[in-house]
Amino acid sequence: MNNARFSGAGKLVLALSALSLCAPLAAQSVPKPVVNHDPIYGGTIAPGLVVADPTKLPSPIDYKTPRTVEVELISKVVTSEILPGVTHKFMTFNGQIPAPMIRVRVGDTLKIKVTNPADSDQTHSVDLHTVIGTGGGAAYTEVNPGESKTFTFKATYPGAFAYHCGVAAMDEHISRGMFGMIVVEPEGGLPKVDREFYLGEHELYTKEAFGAKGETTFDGRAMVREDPNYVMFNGAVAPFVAARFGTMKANVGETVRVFLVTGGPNKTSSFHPVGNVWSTAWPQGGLANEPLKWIQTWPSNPGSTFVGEMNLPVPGLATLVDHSLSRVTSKGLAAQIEAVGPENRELLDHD
Ligand SMILES: [Cu+2]
Repeated sequence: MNNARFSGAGKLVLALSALSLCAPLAAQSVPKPVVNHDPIYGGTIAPGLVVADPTKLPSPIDYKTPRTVEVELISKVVTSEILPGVTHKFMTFNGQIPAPMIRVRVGDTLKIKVTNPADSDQTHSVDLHTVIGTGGGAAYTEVNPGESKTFTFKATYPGAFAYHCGVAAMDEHISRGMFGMIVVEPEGGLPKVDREFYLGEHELYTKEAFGAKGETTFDGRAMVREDPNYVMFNGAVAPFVAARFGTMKANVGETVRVFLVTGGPNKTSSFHPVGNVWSTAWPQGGLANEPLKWIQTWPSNPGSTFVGEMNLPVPGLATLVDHSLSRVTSKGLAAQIEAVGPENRELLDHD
């Protein structure tokens, strides 16, 4: 029996479902709907953490003439709190998990620059799953400390694709944070929604048990056994819940879109919104295809993405989880979208 399983941090996660049932929902409205993705989720992420604000993603593409888009990915080691008092020395692109969303349109040309600062002690590169070419670009971007390398490609088909560090130790580098998403929007763009959120799921292999205080050390053997102590969104245990950095807010009546990138490196997410349904879903981020309708749970494999939309007709919480539920109760995976506004007794009534 793993004693850490139900220790303090685990209780925090376990308490979420109770919270979700009991917390009174304020009927005040959330700031204006986003087209420009103002940071409205309402919580506060402490400065210096790797945890990316899920509302800070590029706006939907509004231009029609193809552009050249320059992207710089800079490797950065960041010691960040998984839980209060529990830290890990994460490896990141640009200091955040997931790495920045790259958002372009079919026909755009991308100049991808990978920079590895001189004080680094690792090599890094980037493999973008939308790139057809050796290593998805990793062959052209492998950089030693103090180096920068650039390559260019044209995005000729739409989709939401994963990208990640592609060096020999890529599994460790992904586990420790080096993954993100590139969205190539179709000509004509995606359907309009009121808000968008961007999350990255990954598992972290540590020598120390879940919740053990102090700095954690990476456990390569546990990685080979595919036995992580943490499965998280954005490099922290249950980051977007009231008890941590705050829920992701929306108004009743809105439609929201969630972009999930599953870094892995080994675990498939069974991505599910507890208390809601994906009204529209693009499995594998396959934006060129007709979306599926009214989907409950969909696998997002390591090195893959999922794009799903939800209607929010009643107030309450949609808890985003991996329905391999021990990852929620005991390994840290949860994030909540909170719809605030009036009840709709015709749709849902209760005592
Ligand atoms: Cu790397």
